[in-house]
Amino acid sequence: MPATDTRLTVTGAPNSPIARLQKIVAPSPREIQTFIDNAQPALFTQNLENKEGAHKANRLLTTGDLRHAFSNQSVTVSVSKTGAFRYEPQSKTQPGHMPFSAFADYVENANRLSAERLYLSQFPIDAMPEILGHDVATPHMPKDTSPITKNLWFGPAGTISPLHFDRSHNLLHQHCGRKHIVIVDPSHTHLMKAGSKNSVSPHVSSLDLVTSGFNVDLGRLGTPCLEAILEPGDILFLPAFWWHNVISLDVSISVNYWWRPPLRACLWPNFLRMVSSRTMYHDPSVISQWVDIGSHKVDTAFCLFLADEGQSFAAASLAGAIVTAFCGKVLQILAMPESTDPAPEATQDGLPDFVAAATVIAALVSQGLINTSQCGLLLQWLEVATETANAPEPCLYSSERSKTIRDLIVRLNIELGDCLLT
Ligand SMILES: O=C(O)CCC(=O)C(=O)O
Repeated sequence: MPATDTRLTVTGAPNSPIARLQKIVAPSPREIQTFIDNAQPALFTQNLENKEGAHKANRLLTTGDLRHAFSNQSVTVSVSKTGAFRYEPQSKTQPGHMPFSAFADYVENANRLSAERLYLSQFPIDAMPEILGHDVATPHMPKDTSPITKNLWFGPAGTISPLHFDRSHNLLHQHCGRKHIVIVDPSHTHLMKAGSKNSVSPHVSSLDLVTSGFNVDLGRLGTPCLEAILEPGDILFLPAFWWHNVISLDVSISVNYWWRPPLRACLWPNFLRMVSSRTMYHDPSVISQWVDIGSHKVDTAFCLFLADEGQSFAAASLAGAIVTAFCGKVLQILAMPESTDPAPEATQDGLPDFVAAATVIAALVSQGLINTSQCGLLLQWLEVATETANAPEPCLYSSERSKTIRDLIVRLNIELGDCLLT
């Protein structure tokens, strides 16, 4: 059922169901962890009253707390003529600098009739750790998730963070006021009208879901979606790559916790679901090959895009998967007995078996099925892919490294493209 609120109206399309995310009350850490491990969105509410311990960290932040923490400091806020804070450097969203107290006065008295909004968005809490005092409630964080980026979001009713996805897992903790959130599965990415691959914001949709004021038209999505209303004390788990649109229904204070998911969680299932969203980032100037990887198809042009973007976790691992798929395919074509040279398969943790792939490449060259240049290329691929897959956490490539990968992808297309065609 679409949300109903005194001011909020949500309309849907008859063929695209909207599901309300059910709130899970006082979940155990294990329950939260299960959603995180499965990269499934979830809405939790903590039972703050029952919290035990000498330090009851059970208070939610108020505007008064923020006024106290910022005292007489100044802040840089985003300014939007429409209320929508779209990430576009040359757009109407211009930053403004003002004393925090003046900004807090504005937030509490913002003129509802004017569409203009100011938003203290994505303010890094590390710059002012005192904001989260020892008695302030924090979400249960999964183990081994460092580094975590914490940000404060403080603004009046009517701020809109338009439809976009992030590459990090996210726990969005609502402290004050309510937010309406729309969430879309990454497998619908091809319908999200994302920015072009060369734009500064390829992760932001050009679809405007908020038609005016507090009217949300989900018919514009043309896909099924989830919606939720975050109330004070609620925590939303948003996995990496899930699209979301956020509108503040009241004066709102939120803190979000971003962390890079482990490589495996990045790729399975969310990233591959997104990559399987076929038409995204289609660039006719790039030779593009579709490669079957298990039940997914991967576009080598997309790898190229990722390498250009410096996204090592995706570019190199997909590259590794492509090499592995290539080896398996060649073996299939040649009907080589699996007992002597087994086709590489995914290992238990879902990553391609790079050691088996290296064995296959050696066998291919020794039998004269690929030349030494092709062999060298494949081994270079494996090196990049293995290194990246074994990295403790996804990291960004230097521009030099990205260029190496880009060149490898171009060579792969030229020298082995025919073999990769499905
Ligand atoms: O609360 C908002 O306005 C946006 C939050 C968001 O997009 C996020 O936490 O990723």
